[in-house]
Amino acid sequence: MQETFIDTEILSFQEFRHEIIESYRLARISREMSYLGRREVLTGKAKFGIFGDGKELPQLTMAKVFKDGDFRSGYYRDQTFALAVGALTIESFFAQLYADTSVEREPASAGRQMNGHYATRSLNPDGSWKDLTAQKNISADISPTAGQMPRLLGLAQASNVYKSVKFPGSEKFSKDGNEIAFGTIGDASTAEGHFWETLNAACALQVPMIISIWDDGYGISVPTQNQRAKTDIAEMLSGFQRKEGEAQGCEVMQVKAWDYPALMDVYATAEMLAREQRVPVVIHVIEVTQPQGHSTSGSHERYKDENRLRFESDFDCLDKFKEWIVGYSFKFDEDSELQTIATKEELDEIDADAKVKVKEGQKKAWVRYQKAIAETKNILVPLVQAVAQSNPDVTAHLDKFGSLISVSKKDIFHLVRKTLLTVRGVQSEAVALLKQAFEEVAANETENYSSHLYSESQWRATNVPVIKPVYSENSAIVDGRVVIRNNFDKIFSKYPDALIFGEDSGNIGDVNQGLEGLQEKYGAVRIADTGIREATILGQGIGLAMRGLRPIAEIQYLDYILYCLQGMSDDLATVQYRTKGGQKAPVIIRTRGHRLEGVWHSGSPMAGILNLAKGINILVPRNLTIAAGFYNTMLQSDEPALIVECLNGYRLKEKQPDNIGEFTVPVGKVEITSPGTDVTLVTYGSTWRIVTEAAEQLAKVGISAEVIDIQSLIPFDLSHDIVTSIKKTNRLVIIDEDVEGGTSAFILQQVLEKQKAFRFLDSEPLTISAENHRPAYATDGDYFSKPSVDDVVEKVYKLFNEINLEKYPSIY
Ligand SMILES: Cc1ncc(C[n+]2csc(CCOP(=O)(O)OP(=O)(O)O)c2C)c(N)n1
Ligand SMILES: [Mg+2]
Repeated sequence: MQETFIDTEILSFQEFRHEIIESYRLARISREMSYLGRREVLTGKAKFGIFGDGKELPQLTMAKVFKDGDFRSGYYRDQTFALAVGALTIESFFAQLYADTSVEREPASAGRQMNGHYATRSLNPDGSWKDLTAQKNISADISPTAGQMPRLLGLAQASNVYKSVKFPGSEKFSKDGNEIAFGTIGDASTAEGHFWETLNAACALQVPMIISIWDDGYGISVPTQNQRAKTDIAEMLSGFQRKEGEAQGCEVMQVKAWDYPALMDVYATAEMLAREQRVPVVIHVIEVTQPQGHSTSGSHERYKDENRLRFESDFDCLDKFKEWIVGYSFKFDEDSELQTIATKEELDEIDADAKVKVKEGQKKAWVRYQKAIAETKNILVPLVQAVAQSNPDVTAHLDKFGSLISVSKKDIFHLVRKTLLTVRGVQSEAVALLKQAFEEVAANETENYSSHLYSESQWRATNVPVIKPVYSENSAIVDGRVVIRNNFDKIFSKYPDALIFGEDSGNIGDVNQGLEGLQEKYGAVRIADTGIREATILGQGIGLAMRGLRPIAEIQYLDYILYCLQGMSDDLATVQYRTKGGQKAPVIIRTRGHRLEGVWHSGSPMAGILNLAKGINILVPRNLTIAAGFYNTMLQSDEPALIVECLNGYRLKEKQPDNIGEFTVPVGKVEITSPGTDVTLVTYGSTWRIVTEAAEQLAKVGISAEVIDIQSLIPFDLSHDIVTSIKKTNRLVIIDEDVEGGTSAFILQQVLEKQKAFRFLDSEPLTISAENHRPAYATDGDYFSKPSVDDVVEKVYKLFNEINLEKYPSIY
């Protein structure tokens, strides 16, 4: 028995030794990647570099407790972690440094993100989900520091949801909710509100989350003591520390970045707490170093004093790890041999080998990157040379091109485009061949640089089949809020993966009762209240959607969407684009707004949203039936959307379709709601009612107005129905309640430039928008701040007055 026991111990010691040596090898490779990466930038082969040196040891210990199905939401420092979990190779690291546009060579972002921005691919090339429980998952990084935190909340919360929510296919996303979401953040970025908001929500929701703070004492050049109330963030976080018997709060731990055994202990404990007890954990990793400073943009000798620099070299985590390995010895009992892990010489050999391996990988990445450029060059340059035979100016362009030291795709494109400009009008075979080849190459580059702003899968929003609402004699006439409520009821019974959450959305069924009674019916996991924290309500949505759920994130009023507009713009809108179709987050953001009264209860900051959230469908239904149809559409799509319900529409009567929960409203399709022949009035949302009333008044003074409800600002009028209307009326008026030059300017640009409506206009195109201040609360603030029926009637009338004074005499 005794013998067997010792055998097992020896075997496990061998494993232990092997694991330590492999960890050291990996850390060393990562360090060499950082060193060589910096050199590649300084010698001009790459544009910018930000690396993970100094953080190797904590990251590789974090990777040891990171299991298949787990998710990480972190930031640009996590090079060693990415390497350890197989999300990065030496070649893909350098491919990203060179910004190679190939998905195969740079699978995180296909050249769309700076180096250090990690991501795994959650989707197959056709946009369908992979089995996320069979891989280690990194949600795609973004550059705004702390911007990764809100999404982390949703990634962690998904595990709690999957404890009770199951549906066909859910086994691809979770194994009974046992996954942990790991967050990483730099010390300086903990000064951001997003960090505190996320941690607060995680502590309230008790989600399985482990946040590691890599505390290297600086945010670029600014030391920690200038960033926060207390230098020690763990001390600041002591109020979040959970107490015996309370199901709130988190566990806060502190550990030194160079202390391997302590790191192993801390991460093992954190994993146990998060995975088994679902307690959020914060690990404050201190004494972290930055051997090469912040990034390639500067040198840290400028702002670190001698003591700090000495500390950084004395406490380099790799040197300390090496020291620990060399000094380690162990005896099973007094008579057995002394067990050691490795000698200094053996580790020196690993160091030398790492250098060679990294160099080899870098070379491969460079050659492959250059080959792609050479291929473009080899296709186009001979064709330019053929054109040059009959044109000395083109020869001059070629000479200039030939003098370039290094050639990028831009240089090749510039040569071709200059050549085509020079030989404009020339009909020759050589020119025709050049044009044809250039078009093919250019299409490929459009794909490389501009694909996947929206989904390109079969589930893209524009592919959802249209099912018209069905009405009968028995169709009930009810308040708008009843239509939306009954539609949500159908949604939650039809889609077991759908859930909604927001301020007052759960217990009282939202502030306008659009979810009345649904929490009782579908439970508090799926119909939930949240704290007042819009940034993390959106973050919950993003994280849950990335893990296969269908979240509807409710922002109570449109006016407060600004609190989460950063996340909409930086994170949600870019998910598909920044991964070139590798990840998706089909969140629906539900909100209500437009005209009421008061500075913060009637806003319609649509242009801000429109311009900042390209990548998200922006839907502005005029009533609750159309809103319901948009929810039904978007739940069949894999794209994100914002649906703005009309705040003043809940109490208006609507006829409820008999196929509630089934009918869809297509995105990108306008609706002509009143036909007319003299002028096209284009509008959306609550203003539609104003415009419709104005059209009725205009009819009485002999002006036949066609009213068009846009309904979907993004995508915008895909079948160009507006210009078709203008061809008939020859006049265009755009009415909207945003500020001047806001959404009305966007609509004007789309209609004039994209739809070429200028050719058919007999009068100046007119925009009627709100005042540039926000609407006053004073009674009739709406009337005096936003376009009224009277405003629309008078301004449209004036157009006709200007062309036919006799028929349309002046009003004033
Ligand atoms: C929101 C935001 N503000 C500013 C920056 C510019 N910036 C990039 S890194 C950085 C310092 C971050 O320091 P820290 O969080 O401690 O991370 P470290 O780089 O030290 O690991 C700053 C200010 C940014 N990327 N995002
Ligand atoms: Mg820092």
